[in-house]
Amino acid sequence: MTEPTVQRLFIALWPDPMVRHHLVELQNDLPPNNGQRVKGDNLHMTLLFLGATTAAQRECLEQRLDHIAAAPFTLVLTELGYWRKPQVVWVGGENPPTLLSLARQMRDAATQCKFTIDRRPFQNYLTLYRKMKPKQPILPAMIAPIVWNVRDYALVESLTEVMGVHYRVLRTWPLQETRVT
Ligand code: 2AM
Repeated sequence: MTEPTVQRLFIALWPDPMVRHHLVELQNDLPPNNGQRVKGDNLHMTLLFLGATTAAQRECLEQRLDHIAAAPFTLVLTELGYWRKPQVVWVGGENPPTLLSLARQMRDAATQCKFTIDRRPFQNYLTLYRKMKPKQPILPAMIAPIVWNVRDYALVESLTEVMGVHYRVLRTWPLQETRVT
């Protein structure tokens, strides 16, 4: 299948089936509300949102992602939060240094490939619900920590389909402390 010339892309940590299962359980445990639940298959943590991407930019970025050096790490998701404006319920945790380094390397790679990148600092969160009503949902103060052994990262396409948004993983890269340059 030929790819369209401009794709809507982002780089993400894509949960393995066990972590995805725990995330879906967490969604199930939240108080029922009229929010839009993120489909289980779509759950992910964005490292960098790229937006509209030309074929040349994608090629440039993929080449640079081949050279990213970061060791596998463990992410422990312990915290639930709510952002009032987008009415988003999220889960997140502390930032391991490798995660921050990875996000920084992604940003540098994207800048070199002429992406216009949001200057706001990286935030570790994974959206569980959007448009959550009432405007301030009552969330449990504590959750059972979700331990995520992060082994790779993914280039993902955001597709708008009849059934809603669908995220398609285009390619993954294993985390490696050293890369052959
Ligand atoms: P969100 O879950 O907070 O909406 C694909 O859209 C992914 O990129 C989502 O995880 C989304 O985060 C994130 N993202 C970050 N900045 C974005 C932007 N400016 N527009 C759309 N999605 C963005």
